[in-house]
Amino acid sequence: MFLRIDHVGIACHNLEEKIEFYESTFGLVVVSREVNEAQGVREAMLHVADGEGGTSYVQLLEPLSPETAVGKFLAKRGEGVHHIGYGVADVSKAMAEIAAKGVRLIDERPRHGSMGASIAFLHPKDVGGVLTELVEAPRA
Ligand code: MC0
Repeated sequence: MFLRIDHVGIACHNLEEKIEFYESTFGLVVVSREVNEAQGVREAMLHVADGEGGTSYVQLLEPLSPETAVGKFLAKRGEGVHHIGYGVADVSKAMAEIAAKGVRLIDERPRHGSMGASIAFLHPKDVGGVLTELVEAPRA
């Protein structure tokens, strides 16, 4: 079902500082920056590698306010890995297959994600404590 790890989402207090750290320490390059009001985040995608199943990124996430998903996560757990995003060919199909196995979908239908992707989140309580995201990249 999964084509690749599309991205690892990392929650941080200060996006600019964290970008600078990832660039200077690991040599990663920012390929996209967006504000996603619906998700309550300011975020940056940093290219990691290209593989057969597509491209993998690190996604740095700064909350737009303390009441957002990432804001609440930071207050409770501090900075660190917030979610794993897996690449899928068809997000609606993957959602239906996974829901049929009893995993709760947070999103009833796909939503707008980074770089034009269609995304959907699975509840962390049904995935061993890991907030899991399905990512369908836009067609070329
Ligand atoms: C919360 N919990 C997590 C978690 N966030 N567990 C693992 N990983 C996370 N990231 C746990 C809490 O510790 C708590 O467990 C329980 O879930 C309920 O959390 P809460 O703080 O009371 O918050 P809720 O229930 O209001 O919301 C949690 C939920 C929410 C996961 C449903 O954060 C959500 O809908 N997330 C999906 C959207 C999202 O995260 N958007 C931001 C990234 P205990 O045991 O204490 O009860 S947007 C994004 O990434 C886009 C731009 C993209 O990739 O393109």
